[in-house]
This record gives sequence, C-alpha cells and structure tokens, in this order.
Amino acid sequence: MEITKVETLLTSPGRNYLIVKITTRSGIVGYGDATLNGRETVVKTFIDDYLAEWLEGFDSDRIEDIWRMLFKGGYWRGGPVMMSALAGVDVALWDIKGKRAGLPLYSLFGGKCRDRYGTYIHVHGTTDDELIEKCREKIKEGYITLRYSFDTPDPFRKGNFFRQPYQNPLEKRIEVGTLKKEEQIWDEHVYANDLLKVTEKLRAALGDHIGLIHDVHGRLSSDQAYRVAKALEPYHLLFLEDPVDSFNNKVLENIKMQSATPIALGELFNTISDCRDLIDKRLIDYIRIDISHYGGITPLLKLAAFAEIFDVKTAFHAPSDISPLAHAALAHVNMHIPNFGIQEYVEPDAEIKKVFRSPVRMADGALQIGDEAGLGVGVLEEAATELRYKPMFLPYLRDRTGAIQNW
Ligand code: GCO
Ligand code: MG
Repeated sequence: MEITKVETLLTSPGRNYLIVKITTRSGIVGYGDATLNGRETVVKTFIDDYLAEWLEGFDSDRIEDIWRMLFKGGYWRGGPVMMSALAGVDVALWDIKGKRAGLPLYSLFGGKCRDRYGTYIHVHGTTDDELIEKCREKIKEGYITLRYSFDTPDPFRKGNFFRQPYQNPLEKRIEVGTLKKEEQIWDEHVYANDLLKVTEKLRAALGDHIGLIHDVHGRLSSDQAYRVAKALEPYHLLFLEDPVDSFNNKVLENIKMQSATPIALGELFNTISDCRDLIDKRLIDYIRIDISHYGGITPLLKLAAFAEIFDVKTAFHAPSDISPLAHAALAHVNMHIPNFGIQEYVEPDAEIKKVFRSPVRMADGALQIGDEAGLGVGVLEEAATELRYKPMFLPYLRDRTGAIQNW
C-alpha cells in the first residue's frame, strides 16, 4: 500500500515521547515509537526533514526493503538518533502490515512460543530496611523478579548520597531532570562495598527463590567490577547489568572467565556491529537491546535469532523512557522468540493512558498481549497534541576529583 504521509507527534504525558505516524493511501494508519530520552527533538528533526519525504510513495508492505534503503541507502548510518528514527518508522510499518492482514504481529513473525512472558520491576530504597520492605510489597503483588537499587551514604561528606538511576513508576521523571547541567558525585569504591552488603541482606531477607537484578549502569571500572562480580556469586543474581562500560569487550571477557554471575548488557547498542562479538564469543548471558534505539522490529528479530544460536537470552531494555508503542512491539517479539529471558516493564500510569491505549496486561507477575490486529495500541492524537513537550535532560556524574564518569 502506498505511503502517503509520515508525521511525528511529540507528546509529554509526564515524560516526553516521540510518536511516528504513517498513513497509507487505503487509509490504514500505523504508529511507532522513536523516543530517545532527552534528545527527542533531534530525532523529530531527522524524521521530519529527512525521512518523511523520502518515504512517501513507497509500498508500506516492503518493510525489509524500506529498512535497508533507509539504513544503507543514505550512506551515513548508525548512532542513536538515526536508529531511533528508523525504529519509529519500522514499527509503524509493521503496525500497518498487521492491521492489513487482520493479525497480531506475533502471528506474522511465526506465531507464539509462549502464553505469557516474565517481567521485573524497579524497586529503590533510601535505606536497607525500606528496600526490603518495598521488595516484600512487590512480591505480594505477584512479582517474582526485582531490580533493586539503593542510596549509599557518603562516609566522607555528611548528607551526601550516591544514588543509582532507577525508576519509580510514580516518579517517572527520576531519570531525567529539568536542569541542563545537573551534576552528581560518584565514588565507585564506596558504592561497590555497599552493593555487596545490601545484596547479602536482601538475599537473606527474601529467601532463595526471588530473582534479583542489579544495574551498575557502567559505573565501575574494571578492577572493581571483577571483584564485585565474583563476590556476588553466593547471592545468585538473575543478572548483573552493565558492570562496566558497554564497549569494553576485553574486560567483559575477563569478567566472564573469572565469575559465575550472569551478565546483561546492551541498552546503548544501535546496530549488530556493537554486539556481534559479545554474542558469538558468549561474553554476556542476556542481551539488553532497546527496540526504539536499534531500528525497530526488523533488526530485533534478526538479533534474537542470532543470539539464540549462542544460547544468549533476551532482556530487552524498556524503562518508562520509551512509550507503550515500544512496549507493545516488544510484547509481540517476546511472545514469539524462543530465547526470551525476561522483560523490563513499567506499567503506564493514568497520564500516559490519556494518550496510549496499551494492549499489554499484567497478570500474576507476568505480561500478556491480546490478539488485536497489528501492534494493538490506540493513540489518542488530540490528547497527545495537548500534552506539550517539556525540555528535560539527563544528569551527569563526576568522581571526587571532578573527572567525568559514566552516568
Ligand atoms: C535501565 C536503564 C535505564 C536508563 C535510561 C536512560 O536499565 O532501565 O539503565 O534506566 O538509565 O534508559 O534514559
Ligand atoms: Mg540499564
């Protein structure tokens, strides 16, 4: 079906989301997510000024061909801005194809491999007791896997705390700020010591069988990461995420050689070139690609198939900084792929529901998706336009000497 229009909708139901809308001559419309946290307007410009006109007139059914045209055809390729733009377009095209076929996307991929898929939730405590208490509440709600984070008091500066990035579904903005230059201080040694202490307590309090995940966010240097991954072994995490910078394969190889703690990584990757070696050398256990920064469903299915060969499971990145359109696209992929591991998920709150009608449902700590045709997400465009974009920025970190660290 001929593509007649490609538009973007920037909305802010509590946080900013960039929606891609593709219209075809037949009137069928598809939606995709192109959100890049803190840089939404740059992706919007890329789509509006560059991709939109290029796409008009092409056959929406030829998704693979269009993807290759946009990726290879323009010569310059890769990077989070371009790959988020491609993701928005790709998911919208799949949405159109599904609506046209009258089938949910997982059915077009080859059908379901499971009836539901497992998930985890972020839990943050300002003290150890509060963390344990909050974890217990989530377990009561039905969660069996938790991603924990905590505040570490600075032993050298009273009143200062080191805090890992996390998202409280009720304070969605925690990972973005309104200040352009928000600086935080980080001490990896103090944090590493605290991580070991908190994990020991948590495991003792929650028993053997609750899945535990911790995200280091690349905030350890290799010496500390070796020590931490080894010392965490007795607490058998489901995985330790981003123990070091994502692009340091040699360090990841050493971690894998000397520790049995499973490793997850990949939210910063945009193309297969970023992670091919990590997968085929089996340096990670879970791949954490973000569908909205990796070009959408088309490359994600290929990535999952590649990872399957090496028995690498998926744990796709999906915090609240990508929209329900992306969460739904992931739901279809997760229902289909054999090597699904676990899915990060944040339940949309009342404000987000003003814009998106999501088909993803939580039941007994697991997620399900219905059999609506296409992606299955309703977009309330009027509400989306009313909730106007608010500039927000990611903070950044310095160590005690003032040197920049991974945020
Ligand atoms: C995660 C991530 C996120 C990032 C965020 C940055 O594992 O969920 O690390 O929380 O910090 O996506 O925008
Ligand atoms: Mg992470």
